Amino acid sequence: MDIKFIQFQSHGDDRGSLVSLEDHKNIPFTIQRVYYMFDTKENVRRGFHAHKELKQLAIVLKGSCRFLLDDGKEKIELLLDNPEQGLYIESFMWREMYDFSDDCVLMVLADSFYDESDYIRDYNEFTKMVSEK
Ligand code: T46
Repeated sequence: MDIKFIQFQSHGDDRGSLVSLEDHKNIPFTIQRVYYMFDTKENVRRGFHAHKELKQLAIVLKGSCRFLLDDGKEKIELLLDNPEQGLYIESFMWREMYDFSDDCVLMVLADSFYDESDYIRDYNEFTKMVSEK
């Protein structure tokens, strides 16, 4: 499975660091939506779905968490702990997020508005759809 991390340029100086995100420059789509998760409770596992169309970029702004990505053929576990990197998540990719640190702030940039009908929440349905693609 091809995992794409996007490395952002950090404009650091003696005041600290700054990262800028721009449509079709360092973000490979037009950003229609941004959401973020914080204050995630201990031992919580989120996600458990794939998307039919949606493409997203996940960036841990603070702390760390792990992602399980599953394209229906292969599973990969990844640690996100660097605000200078974004994890690109294609459509038809099952995802689960877990091991959130207490201070984790996970921001996600999305190429579409929220649409429940784009979610595939049943893992068997997901693998069936992937095999029929
Ligand atoms: C994804 C992973 C990485 C909204 O009203 N608007 C939104 O834009 C989002 C993302 C969620 N919601 C509502 C829907 C639920 O009532 O917020 C609640 C929690 O959402 P959900 O259970 O889908 O959260 P996660 O962490 O399981 O999944 C989210 C995204 O939904 C999903 O697209 O890829 O983060």
